[in-house]
Amino acid sequence: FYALYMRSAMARRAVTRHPSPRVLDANSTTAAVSPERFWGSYRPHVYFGMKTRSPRSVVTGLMWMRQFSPKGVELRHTCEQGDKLHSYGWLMHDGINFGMQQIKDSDFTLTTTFVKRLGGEHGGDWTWRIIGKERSSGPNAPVISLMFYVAADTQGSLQAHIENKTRLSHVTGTSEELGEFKITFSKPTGGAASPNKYASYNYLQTQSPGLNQLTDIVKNSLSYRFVFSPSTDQRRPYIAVDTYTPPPQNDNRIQSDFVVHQVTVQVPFQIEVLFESGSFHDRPNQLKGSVLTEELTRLKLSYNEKFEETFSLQAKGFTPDQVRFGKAALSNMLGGMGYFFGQSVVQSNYHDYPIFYPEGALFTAVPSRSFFPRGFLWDEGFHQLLISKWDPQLTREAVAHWLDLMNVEGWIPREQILGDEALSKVPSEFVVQHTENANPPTFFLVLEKILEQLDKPTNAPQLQDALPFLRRLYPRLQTWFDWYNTTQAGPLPNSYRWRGRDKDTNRFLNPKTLTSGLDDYPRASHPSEDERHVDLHCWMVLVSRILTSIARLLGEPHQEYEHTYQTLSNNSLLSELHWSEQLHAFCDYGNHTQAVSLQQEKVFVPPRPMRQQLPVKRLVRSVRKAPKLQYVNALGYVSLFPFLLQVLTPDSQKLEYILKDIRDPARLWTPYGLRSLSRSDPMYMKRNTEHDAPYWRGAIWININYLAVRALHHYSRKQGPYQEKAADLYQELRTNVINNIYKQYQETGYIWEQYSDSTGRGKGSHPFTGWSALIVLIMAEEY
Ligand code: 6A9
Repeated sequence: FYALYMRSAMARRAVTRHPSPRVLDANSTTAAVSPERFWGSYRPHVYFGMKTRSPRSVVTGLMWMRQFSPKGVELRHTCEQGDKLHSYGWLMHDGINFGMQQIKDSDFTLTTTFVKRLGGEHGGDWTWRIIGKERSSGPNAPVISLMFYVAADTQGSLQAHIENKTRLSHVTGTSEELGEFKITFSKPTGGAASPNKYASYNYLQTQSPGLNQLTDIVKNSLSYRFVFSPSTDQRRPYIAVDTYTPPPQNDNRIQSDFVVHQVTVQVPFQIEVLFESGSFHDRPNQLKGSVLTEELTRLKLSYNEKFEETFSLQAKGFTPDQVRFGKAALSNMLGGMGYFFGQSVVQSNYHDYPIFYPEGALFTAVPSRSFFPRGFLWDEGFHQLLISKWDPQLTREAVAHWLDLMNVEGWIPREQILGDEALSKVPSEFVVQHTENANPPTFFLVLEKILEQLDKPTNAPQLQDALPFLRRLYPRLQTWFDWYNTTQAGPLPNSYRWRGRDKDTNRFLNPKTLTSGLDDYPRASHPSEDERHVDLHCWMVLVSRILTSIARLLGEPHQEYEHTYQTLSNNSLLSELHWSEQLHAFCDYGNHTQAVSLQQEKVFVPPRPMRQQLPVKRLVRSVRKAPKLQYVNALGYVSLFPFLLQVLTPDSQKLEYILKDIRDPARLWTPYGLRSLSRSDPMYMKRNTEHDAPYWRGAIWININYLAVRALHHYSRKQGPYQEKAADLYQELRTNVINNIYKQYQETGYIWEQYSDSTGRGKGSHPFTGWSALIVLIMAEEY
């Protein structure tokens, strides 16, 4: 009985929030408390859309399609790599007031801009301006349908106002958070030369059971019964929203208002959409036309000035094109911030089946708008390194949101899939988060930045905000430290082990360690409790070091943290645990054999008459030599961690080996950055299963290259035998990484998840303006 009781108590703890006061006040993101950040482009998973930082926001967005296309209906809405757009992304975005995005579709370009204006009690007004242009002039300029929509999400109501039977001129609405509001769709113009532009109008007024259904509803409503007729001799049938009958309801989902305004017009055109808040009474004029143009000019100017003040790229001699690239990288990080609300699904050892985590909000940047438009714990630490340079307040809010998601044990779900829209992007096998699983505590890199900012006497006003922030954060940081220190403890004192490695040793060439963030990077071939991981050890050095500083700053007892730091950072302990004399490298340790390979499974194939279907031959792992306890002989990012996180003292002889491995083209060096796994490693570029291509087994990743450049910079400024070597490598590596990412961006229109170590080409998901956008800090030499 006791065991059962304990089990259910532990199960409850898994989904019980941390008891200390939240870092964020309950109403901190409301229009009343934070009006300037209420509205934003917080829907990174759609090409263009806005919402408020509230749980059940009314959302606005844009879908579009090209008419008369030989390819049929190609409706664009959520960011999809399958859409094969030539490029899309924010060219400018200041994180608060405005953003300007460029989207290059087949033969036309859309520029989507928003500008906000504060006033009233509900977050004020905003205006969108969409400009459509031909990409290269041909005989038939494309005709585009823009579908602007407004959708409620169980809260509030919307009324469509129709003129001339088909044109939805404006929407009025009301919701708890927005009060009354009006959204006006102005008519398109063709620029100054042709103020009256021919256009066709359609609208849809219906209800939706959830925001994840909007694309399907629009698709289902399309009809071909309309005619586009700019002149008497031109009549062409086109596709437009028409009517939609929701399927009979078989669940109790609340239906919410959904309205769509479709305008069909030939490029070039310009269209504006105005959101006006009902409580904004003393509006001097409407934010449109020349007023908008002027405001935009002002905002762009101050954006450009602030960018140069912050990053000095021009002063450092970068070309105007390179500076524009830097701006795009930063802007996409800021424009990729989302506000999510919902529940994670979690699994603990004390449940037989997954259960819901408490509801929560998350304000976070995302790694990739198309492929992973949601929060990832260790990615976010890297994101905030860049964002904190631009807007420390934004960083505090993101960190606070993340830490407020901690449970009483000190666990934070690694991947945050909150709300219907986020969920709709994730295959079911990836949804459940296990309460044993960690992810690198990169937030301590951000906290380090905050401490450094406090150190500068010129930052007095920052100090006033940062100190109370750290104070509120502190109890959670303590629990977080304890959680890592106990749940991820290793087999020997002061050693650490990632939990949650793949269990099925038979199926994978090397069982993955998703929790480390380095997924398929080779570890011990046979996961066991005897393992110890050098990267986690180094992360713990960072955590204990920063926690010591914060405790000191706050006048809290720091001895325990300092003691941990002194112990873990001791270079001889580190070497005892992780240095392999044989390999001359830092390594993991565990039950390991190198003699593994993937082989076709031998299956019995029945004789022909009995054969219905050929059995699928799987690849399975064959182990030619039994594993034993030993150092894991892999050379790559994991071996570099004592250097990457600057645990090694500048006089450490180990640095000599590390710098050699780094500069060796047969190992880690490429003209495009450091590859993740040595070219000479047996696992280099090997698949893990027949479906699982190599990921962290050779490709170049920018978060780690950022840490490498940063570490070289560090060692180049510390007296020691390797100072000069570090300085040389610093210049070389920095130049290589910058040149390649920039070149790839110019050639492909995107920033990528990883880069090929053999050609430098972008690979994986795109746009990926998560940690790859750290290139801005590398250009700026801000570490
Ligand atoms: C797959 C597929 C539409 C993998 O950037 C986020 C993470 C990193 O934290 C991690 O270090 N990425 C890196 O190894 C991407 C993970 C995506 C997992 C979900 C679902 C969606 O299909």
